[in-house]
Amino acid sequence: MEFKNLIVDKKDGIAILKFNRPKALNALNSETLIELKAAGEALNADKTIKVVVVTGEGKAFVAGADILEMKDLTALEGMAFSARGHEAFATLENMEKPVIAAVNGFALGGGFEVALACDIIYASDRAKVGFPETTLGIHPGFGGTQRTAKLAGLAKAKELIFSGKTIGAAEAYEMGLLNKVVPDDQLMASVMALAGKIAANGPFAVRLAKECVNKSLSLDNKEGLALEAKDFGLCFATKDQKEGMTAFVEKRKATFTGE
Ligand code: DAK
Repeated sequence: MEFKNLIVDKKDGIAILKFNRPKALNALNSETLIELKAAGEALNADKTIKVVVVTGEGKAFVAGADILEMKDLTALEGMAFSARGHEAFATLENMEKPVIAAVNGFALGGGFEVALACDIIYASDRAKVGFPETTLGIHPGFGGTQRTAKLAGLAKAKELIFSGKTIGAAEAYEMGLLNKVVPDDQLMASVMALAGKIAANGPFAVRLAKECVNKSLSLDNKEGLALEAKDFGLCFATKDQKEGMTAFVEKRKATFTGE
């Protein structure tokens, strides 16, 4: 996959999708949003890929939406920009395989929202996150107001969003916004170790588990348990379930095919 503002590398069932506009701290312009949607759709359809890792080139993960592009937008252009963003973020969020954010530096505004749209977030101890939108006269528009509150609680989300302040990875971890903070030079190794562990598991089971966990936020308990029961039953229609349990009985490592 060839892109202008993204680099996609694939190895051993894991794809690394890297934002690559380091001179603009990987800010999200329209072109990048269009490429992100295309890359996300292609990785979703690629059966050889079990896990997707999202990261940034240089000192930033993503420093937000591109302020230079947004500054002079007309209302109609603003709507088009918003639609491109929503399509790109939906592709990431609805990926039928786990997506891990490896936050290597600044993840601000729309950049932090990219990370929050991922399933799991590991961050470098040098990373800085936050929502500077209110300092620009707007507020988070790619899911930040919703996802931050769900992870950190209402009061912490409001403090972060209303103030527009930037916080370090350790503080973000304390707030429940990150899964793990690791020394900068160990970030990719830690993320790849986790991705490898997930990639070795039954892909269909992981996909259904993601669906169940995601829907736990919108379904009531009875509906959620009904979905879990249905998806649990579906696992028994797969070769992977037979392989996983046969391998356990035969005391060997399972080899899953995603069938
Ligand atoms: N956009 C465009 N360019 C950016 C940028 C950004 N968000 N962030 C950095 N850059 C550019 C800088 O302009 C600079 O370019 P040159 O001057 O070299 O040409 C280059 O990247 C390096 O940046 P700095 O020189 O500023 O680097 P520093 O290390 O000194 O500072 C910084 C790093 C991250 C603290 C600083 O660059 C900064 O404050 N950047 C802006 C961060 C920010 O405010 N991000 C939030 C953007 S607003 C929407 C939904 C969502 C959104 C919008 C619409 N709809 C639904 C319609 C989202 C909005 C946002 O994300």
